[in-house]
Amino acid sequence: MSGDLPITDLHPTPDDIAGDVLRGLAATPKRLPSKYFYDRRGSELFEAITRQPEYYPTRIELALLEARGTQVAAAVGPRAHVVEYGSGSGRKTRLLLDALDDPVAYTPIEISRSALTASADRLDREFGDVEVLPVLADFTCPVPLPAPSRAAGHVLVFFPGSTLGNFTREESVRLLAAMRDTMGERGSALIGIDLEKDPAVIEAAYNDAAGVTAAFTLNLLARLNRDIGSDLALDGFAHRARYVRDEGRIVTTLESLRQQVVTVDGRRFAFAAGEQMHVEQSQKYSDARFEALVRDAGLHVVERWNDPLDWFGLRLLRRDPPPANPPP
Ligand code: AVJ
Repeated sequence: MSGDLPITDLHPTPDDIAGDVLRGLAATPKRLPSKYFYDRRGSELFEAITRQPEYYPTRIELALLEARGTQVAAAVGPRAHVVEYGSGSGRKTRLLLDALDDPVAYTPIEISRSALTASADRLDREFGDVEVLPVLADFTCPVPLPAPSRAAGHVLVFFPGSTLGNFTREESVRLLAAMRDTMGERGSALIGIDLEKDPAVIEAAYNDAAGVTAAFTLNLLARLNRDIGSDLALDGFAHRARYVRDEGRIVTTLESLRQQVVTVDGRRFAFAAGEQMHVEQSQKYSDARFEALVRDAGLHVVERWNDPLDWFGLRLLRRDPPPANPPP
């Protein structure tokens, strides 16, 4: 019964692409939001990035899910309602659902209806005994979940890929707090995080020799030109990704290759030659940094699994216990 899954539509506010771009170009330094990378072509290019030899996160996370599946299942417990934030290629979801003990239901949460339907249908075909209950919503807000027909023991939020690292710290705390709400009192969350390591390894991952990441970054301009009628010249900008050590993150910019003027919605924005426009950040975590982050959202780490090189990690989070009664 594929193609006819009941979608719970929470009517997420549609993206204001033009407004976001105008605000970003008016800022100093200029910026464009990374969430607009993922149009059809952008999603294809991201899949291609995950197959580049330099891009280690996807390969390691898949291997971790395979190697640690039994331990993850034991820590998570039986009869989970698995809730995935966003929908990737489905490879990670498949490994997780295969490993878990009697998962009851699977809910992908997505803001794009086409991506939601595609991933929900695929999973529904592959996992006959797991009830698929897709929700069209913005996962950065708390999401009320549809009830599976068979009672679930608890919710497991799955947020792989170190996608958390694309949000600022402030946004990450808000997202994790919303996740804490969504998972409910007895729930948990399994998060994939890219770890701090030799900067040369990290920089290579965002500057692959085949130029796929550069094409991915530049596709943002093509996508905006098509969707909001801007005239960002694809040959006027170049992909730059560098690791900022103090902050432990990759910062990706588009460098203006010449002095130029860009028009969006009748408004003109001047670029100097060499000017850097911020388009993405990708946080790399130490244990201390990640633990402080989740603590600010009322969560704590209960299990941690790294690959043998400590390049990438999975963390299982739970809600902090309510504060003990204050002494009289
Ligand atoms: C979407 C978070 C998995 O930041 O590593 C990959 C996006 N950007 N190469 C990341 C990305 C450039 C990616 N994630």
